[in-house]
Amino acid sequence: MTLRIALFVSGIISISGCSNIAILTPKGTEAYSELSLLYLSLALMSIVLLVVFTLFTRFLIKYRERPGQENDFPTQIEGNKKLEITWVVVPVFILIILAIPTFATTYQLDHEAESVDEPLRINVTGKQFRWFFYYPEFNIMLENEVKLPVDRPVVFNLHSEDVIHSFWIPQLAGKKDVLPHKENKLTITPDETGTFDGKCAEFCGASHAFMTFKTTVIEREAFKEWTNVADKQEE
Ligand SMILES: [Cu+2]
Repeated sequence: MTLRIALFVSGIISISGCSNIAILTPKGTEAYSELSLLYLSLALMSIVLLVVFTLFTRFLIKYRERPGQENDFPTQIEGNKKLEITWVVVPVFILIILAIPTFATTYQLDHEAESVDEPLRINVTGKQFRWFFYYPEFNIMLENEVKLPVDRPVVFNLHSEDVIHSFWIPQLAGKKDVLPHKENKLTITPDETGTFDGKCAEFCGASHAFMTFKTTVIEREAFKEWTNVADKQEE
């Protein structure tokens, strides 16, 4: 029976495509630091689950009703200082352990957008239900696709022409809101070449699900060549 359950669970895991969850396979500096936060919360959560379920099982067995005890009630008690202090202090500690790296990383990632020198700048416009990418440096405009050089920080200036959207390339960085009346910035530093899916992560209307784009990260030389060719085509 145990073997059957083990086979069933491993079968489910292997066909569910768990190995391909985008945020678990980061391809950029920012995505890596976000993933380590995720692992930290998962680790803390597992400890809590382990303690709760161990106590739960233990109490179920130890204090179960035995034959002849149907009408027995345990002595009713009220208040237990030691226990109450414990279950206030422990969660506070867990929250502190969780909060310090989370705040630090969040501020660092936000700060990065301002401090990066010589980043590649791309103006992103979200418009129901498409994405436009404009490279001011090269005067290039792309729709629903963006090309990036590997290992160079990119600062996206995000802006919406209508409703609130959310810019998300799961393998490269977390989500960032795309607002109509305010410009948001997002820094991404891809460290591997490849094609990564991008999408709108904020329900923005009937065709929201189709508001996707393709991110292609290429070698720096190839990127240079591409900007030269694309620049000439524009002229
Ligand atoms: Cu959208």
